[in-house]
Amino acid sequence: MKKREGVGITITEHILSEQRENPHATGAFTTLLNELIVAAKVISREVNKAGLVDILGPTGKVNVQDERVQKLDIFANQVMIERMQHVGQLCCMASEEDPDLIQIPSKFPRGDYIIFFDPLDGSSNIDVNISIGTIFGIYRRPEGRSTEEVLLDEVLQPGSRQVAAGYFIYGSSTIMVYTTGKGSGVHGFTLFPSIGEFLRSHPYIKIPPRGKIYSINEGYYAYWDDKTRALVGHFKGLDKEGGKAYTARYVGSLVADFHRNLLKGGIFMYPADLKDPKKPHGKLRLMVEANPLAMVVSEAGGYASDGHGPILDVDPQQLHQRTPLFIGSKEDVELAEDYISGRRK
Ligand code: AFP
Repeated sequence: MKKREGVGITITEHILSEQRENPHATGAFTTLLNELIVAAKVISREVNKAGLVDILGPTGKVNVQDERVQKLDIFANQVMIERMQHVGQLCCMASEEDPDLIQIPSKFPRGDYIIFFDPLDGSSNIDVNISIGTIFGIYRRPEGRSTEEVLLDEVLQPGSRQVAAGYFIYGSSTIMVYTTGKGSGVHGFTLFPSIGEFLRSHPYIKIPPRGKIYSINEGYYAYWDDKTRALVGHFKGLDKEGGKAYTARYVGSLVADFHRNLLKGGIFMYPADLKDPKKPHGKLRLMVEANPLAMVVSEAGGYASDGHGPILDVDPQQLHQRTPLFIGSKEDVELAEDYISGRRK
């Protein structure tokens, strides 16, 4: 971290100070972000009592409804949609949980922003107390398009056009990490539950240029091509250079794996499983997972690649497009690109 000043300021103060630095700001973006934070607080509260549902029932009464925990991702999706749709700054939304674009109902005012989100990423980890998260990326609607219905081609923009991106991690504490890009830095805010406020705890996060951690699901080794195998062999210290082995860390919850590597340095990989017909482009989704985290890591001095070039430059063709992802410390991701593109063997 370069600077420690401003530790403890509220997220509202932080957002307002960023707004003051932009002479053209109207307050629309601030309103949008504030509503997003309220949605995340509601989700955080529900996630924190997930283990109690079997004991108390969803209302706190002795009334067991087993399904409730399993439905937390649906609950999170509803909270996001219901809180964000009336705010007046969005023209549409897209969620990992919904096959199509989510249009803003005509009874609500509309704005020019578009938000992509994964309401509860890593949700298969809920019942084993592993950290999960909400990921978001925000874009502007292209100028000159003002029909009521927002069209898919307006929404499918490269990640480099995001105006803000970040995530909430629901773990040992709830933390929001976000950036508005353009050198504004990546900042982390920890939720102080007793006062209900996010306070700045991680100002100007910078990822080390090279890490000591590699994160990948090695159970899929049989599906990888030789390039991916050689790359992972490198991180194990098995290639001809015989470098020192990295440490392996993988919990299967992208936000948790990414957040750890962002703070400590390292690389997260979800490659194309070329021999698995179900995952020829990997599992992760470009718009709701890869692009937002790519913006965060780039602003923090790291890099995100699909193995051949920057994730942020990929021209999306589909709402739920999947992409291989190599993300983290810059030198580690560049090395991954060298292997995957065949420049290094
Ligand atoms: P779930 O939301 O189904 O738990 O998926 C989580 C996720 O999209 C991402 O958070 C993980 O990094 C990745 O899947 C783990 O996938 P594998 O289980 O295939 O390693």
